[in-house]
Amino acid sequence: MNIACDIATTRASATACANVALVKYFGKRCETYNLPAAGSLSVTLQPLRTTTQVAIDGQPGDDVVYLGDALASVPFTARVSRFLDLLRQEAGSTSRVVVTTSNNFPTAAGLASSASGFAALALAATHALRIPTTPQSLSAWARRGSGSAARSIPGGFVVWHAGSAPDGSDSFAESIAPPGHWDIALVIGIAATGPKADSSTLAMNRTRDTSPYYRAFIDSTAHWLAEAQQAVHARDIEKLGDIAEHSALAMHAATLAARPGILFFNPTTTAALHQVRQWRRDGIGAWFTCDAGPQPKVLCSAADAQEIAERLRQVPGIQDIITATPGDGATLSG
Ligand code: 2P0
Repeated sequence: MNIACDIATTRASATACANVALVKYFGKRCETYNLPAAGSLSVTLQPLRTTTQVAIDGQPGDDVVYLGDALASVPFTARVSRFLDLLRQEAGSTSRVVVTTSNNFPTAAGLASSASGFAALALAATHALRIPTTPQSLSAWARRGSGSAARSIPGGFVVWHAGSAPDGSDSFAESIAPPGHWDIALVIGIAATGPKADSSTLAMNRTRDTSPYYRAFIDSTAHWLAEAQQAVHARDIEKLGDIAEHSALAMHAATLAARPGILFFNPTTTAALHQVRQWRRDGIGAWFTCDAGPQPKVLCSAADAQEIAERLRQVPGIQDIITATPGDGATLSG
């Protein structure tokens, strides 16, 4: 680990990749600790990356958060401050924190910017505030900022354990295989770049509270999580792809049946999903997943990624393509 921390000024900076879940997390058993109702399995994605610097300047007052080159919005800053409050409490600090964060991909559009963002912030801020961590406790800290951020601390193929402890001490993510274990790719189509209409937390809570399919989605997840882990270990892409499509569709079925229903797909998403199934009928190994946003994401072998990217680019409404491969976990950076 490349450690960059200025002792005198207590600055630290860290970088973390986004992740995509192939067995989805969608539902909290405890919102205070961001504890999931079921476990999930993800791939940490390079090159989708957040880089975050924090500076603890010893001054009282409000935190200052820059997103890219500009001051972040009030809600974004408030969310970051709530997370920093937890760390300040742990460290016994009253200092404000100056945070500068940037993503190399669209923010808040279903590309897991909260995952990479809170993972990078958790690592940089715990370091700057001198909070001792282990890989597991760092994942648990990141989870407090955003559930899926727990999965952006480890690299490669990752399982986030649902856990059962009320304080969440057994709900952390860990790698089940390193990035080099398997040459797969996620080809991501950008079907919209604006912020999404419904936040993940709001969508999860409404789905839990009103969807008749929520319980069925949660109850079936443990089985698919075990099967997906076997598929990763066996490098069985047909099995993993089949589970990924099923988990995504089951999650979206649950959100669609909430009241009012939550529809993350746009017409471009739907067209892409149909195309992926057509490519499979044509003999190409491609399976889709989709998160709390409109971007279609296609799982394939790395050898097929260029072909899939060219095909996905032809789907009407697709604005851009990002090809991601299994990436490293969060690291401190210079
Ligand atoms: C996942 N998603 O497993 C699922 C699938 C979106 C759809 O985790 O409320 O940003 O911060 O815990 O982690 C996105 O939700 O939500 C997410 P919070 P988060 O990747």
